[in-house]
Formats: sequence, C-alpha cells, structure tokens
Amino acid sequence: ETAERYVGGGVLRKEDPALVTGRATWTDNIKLPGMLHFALVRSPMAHARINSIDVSAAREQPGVVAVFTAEDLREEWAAPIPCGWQVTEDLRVPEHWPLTGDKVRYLGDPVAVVVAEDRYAAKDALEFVEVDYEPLDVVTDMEEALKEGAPLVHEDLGTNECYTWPLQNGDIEEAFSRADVVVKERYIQQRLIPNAIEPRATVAQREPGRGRFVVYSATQVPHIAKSVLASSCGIPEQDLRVIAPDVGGGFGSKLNVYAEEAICLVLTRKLGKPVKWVEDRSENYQGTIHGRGQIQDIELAATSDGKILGMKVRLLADMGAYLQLLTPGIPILGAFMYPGVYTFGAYHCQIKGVFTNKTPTDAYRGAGRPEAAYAVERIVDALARRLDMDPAEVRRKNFYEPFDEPTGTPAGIQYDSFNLQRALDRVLELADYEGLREEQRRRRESGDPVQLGIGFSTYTEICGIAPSQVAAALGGGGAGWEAASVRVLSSGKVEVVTGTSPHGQGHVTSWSQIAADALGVSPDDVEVIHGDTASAPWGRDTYGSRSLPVGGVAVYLAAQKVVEKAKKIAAHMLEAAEGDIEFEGGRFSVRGSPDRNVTIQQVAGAAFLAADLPEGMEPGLSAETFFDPPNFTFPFGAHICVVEVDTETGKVRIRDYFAVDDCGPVVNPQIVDGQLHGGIAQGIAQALYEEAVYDEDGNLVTGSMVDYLVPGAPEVPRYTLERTVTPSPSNPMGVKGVGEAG
Ligand code: MCN
Repeated sequence: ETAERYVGGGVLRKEDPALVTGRATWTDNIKLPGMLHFALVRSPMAHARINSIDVSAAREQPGVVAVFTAEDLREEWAAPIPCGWQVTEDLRVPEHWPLTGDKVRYLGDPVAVVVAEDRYAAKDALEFVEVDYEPLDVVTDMEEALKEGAPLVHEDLGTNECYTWPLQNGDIEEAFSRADVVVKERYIQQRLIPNAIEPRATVAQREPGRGRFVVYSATQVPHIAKSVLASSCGIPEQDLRVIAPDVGGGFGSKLNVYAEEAICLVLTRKLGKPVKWVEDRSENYQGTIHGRGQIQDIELAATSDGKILGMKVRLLADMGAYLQLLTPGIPILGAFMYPGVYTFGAYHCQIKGVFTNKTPTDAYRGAGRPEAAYAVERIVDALARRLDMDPAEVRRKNFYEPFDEPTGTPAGIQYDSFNLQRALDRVLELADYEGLREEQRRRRESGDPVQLGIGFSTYTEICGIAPSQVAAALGGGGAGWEAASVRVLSSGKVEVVTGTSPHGQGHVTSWSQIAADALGVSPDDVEVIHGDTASAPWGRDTYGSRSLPVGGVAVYLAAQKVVEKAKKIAAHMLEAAEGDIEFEGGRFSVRGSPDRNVTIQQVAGAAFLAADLPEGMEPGLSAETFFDPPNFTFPFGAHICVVEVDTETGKVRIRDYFAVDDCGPVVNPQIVDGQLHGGIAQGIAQALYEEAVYDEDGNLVTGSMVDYLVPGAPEVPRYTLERTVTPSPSNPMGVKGVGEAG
C-alpha cells in the first residue's frame, strides 16, 4: 500500500512487454485441433450481374472441404448484416447478406466461400470458382450517382440516394442578409483506407462439451458483435461467446460486424469443426470499410470585422455500395461539429448519403468530426484572407468565453467546458508566432523559392460517445452506458472487469491507475479483465474516444462503491463509528487515533472469511456499476503546423508541429502523448499522402501499400506537445476523451 497517486503519473504501459516481445495472442495465433480455413471469392468488377457460378472444379482441388455460394448458405441466416443507425425514418437500407447472389456492387464484394484444410489450399482453389459476370455500368462519383438515369447500385431502391438529413438552428437567411462578407468554398474529403497493423481475423468454434459457440475476432466491439452475430446467425444470445484477444489496432475499422465474422460462425455450425479466416492486406483494402469520402460545400456569413453570423453546410457523403454498422450516421456525427469552437447565431446543415459502386464507408478515426474540423478551419482561414486579418485573430474573435458548465452551440448541442483562449495563447507562444510571421514575410519579400506556411487548427470534437438517451434520439438505438466491476480478492489483490475493449489504447494501464488510486493499492496488484463476453458480460466497447470518460469513470465509481462497503467493515473491525473512519493510501483509520487502523487487504480478508461482519452484511468486497453520463465530453486545443513549401517542385516539408490540447485531467501522460502523435500522423497522412483512388470502372487503383501512401516515421515531424487542463462537468473525474483529438 502506498499514498502515491498514480493517476497523472508516469506509469509505463503494462501491456507493452508482452506486445514487444512477441507474447501477444493475435487471433491468427489461435490454432485449434481440426481447424478449417476459408477464403472468399471476391468480385473482380465493381458492378456486374451474376449469371451463374460453377463451383464444381474448385470442389475437386486438393485440400478443399467445401465450396458455398450465397444460395448454398441462404438457410443459415436469420437476418442480413444490419445497419445499426437509423438516421432518418425513411433511410434506405439495402439488403446486405454475407455473400451476394444476384449481382456484385463493388470491387471485392464476396460471392463464394472456399473452405479447405489450410489457408493456402483455400486461396489456391479460389481461381477454380467460375463466375459468369455480366458487366453493368458503374457509378463511382456521388454527383453522377444522384443524376436521373444513373446506374443504380440497388435497383429495388429506385435511387442512389440513401437519405437526406437536415439540421436547422436559428434564422439562417436573416444571418446571411446581415452579412458584410460571405465566403463560400467546396472541400473534398478524399476516401481513406484504415491501416491497422493487424488485419481482420476471426476464429469460430463450438465449445467442447457445452456446445456454446465461441468467436475470437480482431474486433473493437466484442459485445456489439455478440448481439449482431446472434441475431444474424439465429443463435440464442446465451449460446454465443465473443472474445477479442490482443487486437492490433482498428482506428474505427474494427468497429463493425463483418460478413466474414458471420460466415466463420455459420461454417463452424454447418461443418462441425473450428474455422479460421485471416484477411490479407490487399483484401483489407477492398473488404474492410473505408473512411471519409465526402464533398463539403460550406458558406460562412460574417461582419467586416470578422464576427461570424451564420454557417451553411451541404454535404454529400459516400456510403459506398452497402450500409455497414454505422455508415449513414458517420457524417451526422460531424454535422454537430461544423460550428467548431466558434459561437454564432444561425447554422444550417444538410446531408445527403449516396450509394456508389465502391467499398462501404464507416467509422475511421474521428468518424465525421475531423471532416468537420477540416472544413470549418479552412473556411475560417478563407474568411481571414478575405478580410486581410490574422487567422489567429479571427479565431479569437469568435471563440466562446471560457466556461465550465454546459453551454449551447449553434448545432443545438451542449459543449461541456472550454478555455480556448488559454490554449491558443500558449501555442502562439510555443511556436514563436511573431517570429514565424516575420520569417514568412522575409521569405516572401526576398522571393525565396522555399516559402513558409503556417497552418492553424483550433478544434473541438465530440468524445465519450455515451448518453443513452441522446444515442437513442439520434437513431443509434441507445445503450450508451459503460459497465465496470471492481473485485477485491481475499488476498487484497484486485480484479477490474471493464466493458471497454482496448486495441492499442492502454486501458489495462489506465484502469489499473484509476483503481490503484481509489483503493490505495499498487497498479501492479490490479488485473484488468476485458474483451471476453463471458468474463466481462456487460459492455459497449471502444470507439468514439468513450473509453475513459465512460468506461474508466465506471471503474472509478465501482471502486468508490467498494470503498464505501470496506469502510463499514473497517468501522466494525476497529469498533468505531463509520463516520469516524478515514481512508487514505489503502488504510482505514479512526479519526484522531491514526494508530487504530486496518489496511484494505485486511478488510478484504475479513469480507471474504465473513466470520465477523456487521450484522446483515453480505460477504465479499466487490461492486458493479453502469455509468451513463449526462453529456458527451469535448476536448479542444490549438495546433500550429509550420511547413516549408518548395515553390519550384511543390514539395512540402513539415518543419514543426506545435499542439496544445486539453482533455481535462490526464490519467496517463505517455498514453495521451501517444494518442496525439498517432492522431496527428493520421491527419498529416490525409493532408499529404493518402487517398483511396478509384478509376471510372470502379477499380481500386491504390490497391496496395505501394500505391496507397501510408506515411512512415520519416514523413512525420517531431511534435511539440503541451496541455492545459479544463475539467469536464460530464463525469466525476472531469476527464475528456483524447483518442481522436490529434
Ligand atoms: N487518456 C488519459 N487521460 C485523458 C484521456 C485519455 O490518460 N484525459 C487515456 C485513456 O486512459 C486511454 C487512452 O488515453 O488509455 C485513450 O482513451 P480515450 O480517449 O477514452 O479513447 P478510447 O480508449 O475510447 O480509444 C478510442 C480511440 C479511437 S475512437 C480511435 S479510432 C483510435 C484511438 O482511440 N484507434 C486507435 N487510438 C488508437 N490507438 C491505437 N494504438 N490503435 C487504435 O486503433
């Protein structure tokens, strides 16, 4: 026991020794006796009718156990792969079965599955499946897709329009009529391909003896996967267990329930053997969701001295060929963020979701909000240029005054707490902003071929996707809570059970710190159990930077409950009144007589033995909590990126990157730095390197890492990071999420 506080301290990640020494359990490491493997025949065309499929030759290939088409598996499904976000009542949801039977709608659309004794035999047999495709006209461009007579991705829907979603707040026409200036821009959010280090992978098995199905999957969402797979495959929920073993990153792309997971499960049911599927990288580029893919038309009305009066946004959002779990909701998350850190009167946003013959889109780090941050930051820069004002000044002019209680926004939501001025002041100081402008002027005047660019982002974003009522009101079905249990074992060691499902974010370390402080034990004495629906039955998983502000807080609250009970037992043991018991550093003592004390370990032992407990008290020292916060959290910050642009070659070199972020109190500074490093790198990637490029026929031109440029360490700069601390009123720890802030 110790009186140190671990939260905020430099605790090294407990997960790392296993990860960096090859002792992790990736799904592909799981090898079960008699295990079969499958591979998918994927469409080589973006749009074609399937006239016939002949699998007879493939069935004869060495090692092949079975080959199935959509028709062969039809009986296996109780329901299609669902879309879980009903953004409007008339949302058009195309039927999405794990294998397609009538036609293919994007390059990579799965049409048949080959099951074999090993992965190589399955892959080798794919080319023996004969599919007679009748090519159809392809539509990849959203504006083309909305035109009369465009090829239809889903004929039965009669249109490529998925939905139209409006948001209106304030009198927008009045705001624009009062304006001295209106700036209007179109920004393109190119499609991106998420690149987790570990591609997707799934193993399914029927548990020996009991007969329950077990699915191991490289997923961010074992709990959601359990509900979805149970209903899609017609398995009673209690007969299905989903385990997310070590997961090598997701960045939103594993916040989904995929056809391959469902196929794996039904194959194990049908064939009576364990089955594995592992995605290869080029398959990942076609078959895992893509991110972004929006056309943003944005207009800003302002006064001549730079005060914003109103904003109009019209978005086209590329759904791709089908709706995955959250596809239509992603741009809507963004819709609430276009006003950003600026307060003004009127806001109007309209989003149209559009089907195209491309891989479905869905959540990719930030999911709608970085798109919004990008557009609002660029249009504010455009306003500054129009008015010949300093971009920092225009920002400051439109900032909220500092506040620490929920405050309404132009988009009709409530921000939790801000002190934007402090973050901006600090980043300007860090960057030596005056000096930079001076250097920029000098280079401009001397005609230096290398010019200096100074880019700003003063951002906020919705993190801590949570309140159940809000999630329900937005069509996301609710269940935005998170659960935790804290169990103090008989020896005084601690088990924390969490419903979050980390895949790189270090929850084992962070939750250990939280429990250690609350209970006065060492983080090394805390075991964190996660990612298995049998041992962590309640959970809503990890995405939307919700894990700390919802799940970590649940750990904190469960630990408080444990301390409450422990206090009663300690009072009984010390023969003192409960009100006289003080708790500090893992020790309960009687106020005024510090010598009369017991440790939490002694209390845990007494609670376990139950030989002498207060009258009527149940044995054991554990507690469970469901935390459903009243609001989201809104981290914010101010970033400055300094680039040198070679005007003769166009080459951009990032010279410096300064960031002052505010995510409330920090649990683990190194983890937060790491989260920011990664997020900023992904922003740089989109700005300078990455794009999923399709040709007119719907072929993915950037189909491998040779063409799709994921930046490496040489392409990202050294970051200068600092933080301010503005606690959130949304939870008792005051914490805000940070996983997508960078
Ligand atoms: N943290 C902290 N103090 C704060 C805020 C956060 O110490 N004030 C710590 C938390 O304790 C936690 C980590 O930072 O260990 C991230 O917490 P949080 O912001 O709650 O985000 P989540 O854990 O919910 O992570 C989700 C987020 C998302 S949405 C994407 S996408 C993303 C990201 O995390 N994908 C990642 N970061 C990733 N990092 C890795 N390595 N891999 C991914 O796939």
